[in-house]
Amino acid sequence: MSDRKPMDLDLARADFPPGFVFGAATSGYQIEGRRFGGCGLSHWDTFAATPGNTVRGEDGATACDHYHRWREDLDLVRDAGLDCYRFSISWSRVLPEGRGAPNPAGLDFYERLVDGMLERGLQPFATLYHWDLPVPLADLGGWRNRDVADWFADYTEVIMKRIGDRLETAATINEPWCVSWLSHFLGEHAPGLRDIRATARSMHHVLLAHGRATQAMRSLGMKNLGLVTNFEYASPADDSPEAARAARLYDGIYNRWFLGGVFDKAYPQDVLEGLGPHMPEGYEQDFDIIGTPVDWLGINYYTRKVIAPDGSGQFPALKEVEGPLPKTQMNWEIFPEGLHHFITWTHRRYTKGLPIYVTENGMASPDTLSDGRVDDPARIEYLNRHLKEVRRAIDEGAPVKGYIVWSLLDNYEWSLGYEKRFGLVHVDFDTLERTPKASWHALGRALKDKG
Ligand code: IFM
Repeated sequence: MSDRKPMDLDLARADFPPGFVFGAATSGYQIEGRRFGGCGLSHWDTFAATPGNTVRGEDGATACDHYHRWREDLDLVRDAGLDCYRFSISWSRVLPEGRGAPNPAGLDFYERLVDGMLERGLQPFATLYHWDLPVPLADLGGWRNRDVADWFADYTEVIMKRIGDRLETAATINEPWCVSWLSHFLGEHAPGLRDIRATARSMHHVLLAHGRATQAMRSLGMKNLGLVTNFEYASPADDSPEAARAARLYDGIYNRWFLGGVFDKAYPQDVLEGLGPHMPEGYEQDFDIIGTPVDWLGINYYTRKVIAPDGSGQFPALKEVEGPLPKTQMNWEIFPEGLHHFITWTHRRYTKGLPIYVTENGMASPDTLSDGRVDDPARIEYLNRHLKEVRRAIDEGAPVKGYIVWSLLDNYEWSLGYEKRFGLVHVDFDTLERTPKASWHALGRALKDKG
């Protein structure tokens, strides 16, 4: 039995190696408020304006109004005892047309934000793309159009010339699986397509864009460049070979495709069997760009999925079925062992010694404010169990350098609107008032001793 007090974490800063960083993450569209500061429209605005795509038609027009409240938000990161803040840059805030003339207010905003982190002793961890593609580029085919890689590299150069010298780390793309499969095959995120040709192309172009942006940042002399991939553990629904095949393919599409492109300079054969006919011609010639060396990998991890064959005979011929484990507000099973699996597997199979950061981990719960307090014991337990798995992976030799909670604030959870609360800090979406939750206080107690 643990002798920890209720509402405390079992582990503290001292249980992790020297220099290990703890942080909190957010993304531009989910918190900033798109309508402020001359930001252009992104395909999330038009997707959300289309009936039925998002819960109650909610969008990121106001979100958490971080655009005006960023000082208070950075204070909250600092006061939780955290070391770094992972944020994303909105492409359409920097370049409202996606290309061409920059928005001076957008460049100023990110410069102030980064300087604000440094003033508070926080390491800036920047991400260049967290899903808000400018609409003029979406009109040209977005991620289906090969030119997106060049547009992305040009945008990278514009923003990094301004802030690249002050970042601790920079990542190109957040969660390429979401950018491509979730958005072009499952149709659940913008642009909401359900088209296999669009899917295959976006799955390739997103990596090409990653490679081109990495090269652009190298040319500027930037260091500490990475990619952030998300993972889901795939468990077969039963002992049948068909379920094993379905789970393996789910793993291929979700977990092996993007790492394969970057670290093997090849895509996994089982996935190519379905996507091959829809790939852009000559795609193999892009692997030298896609495989441009990175300095670290970010792992985003939340859950596992139980996978069964769907009997359709049409690629990928699989479906998710309800699993037996306790679930979060997202209806995602809580499976901390999966985080250990992905850290150790990625390290041994792909990254082979490169630093790994857990760039996102956390849970949604229907947290409510009562008497000025927000008690979220389930989140504390979730963080506790996942941190132990990180610790176990480090003990086994995995070079994990940091752990970043998703998210600092309750925010716009994409097609699910504002109902799913992932924050360490509660946001009242009527008044925009921030209230630190019990998990924020628990982290603060665990991390207060910076040594
Ligand atoms: O809110 C998202 C985030 O934008 C990307 N990773 C997963 C989170 C929870 O769904």
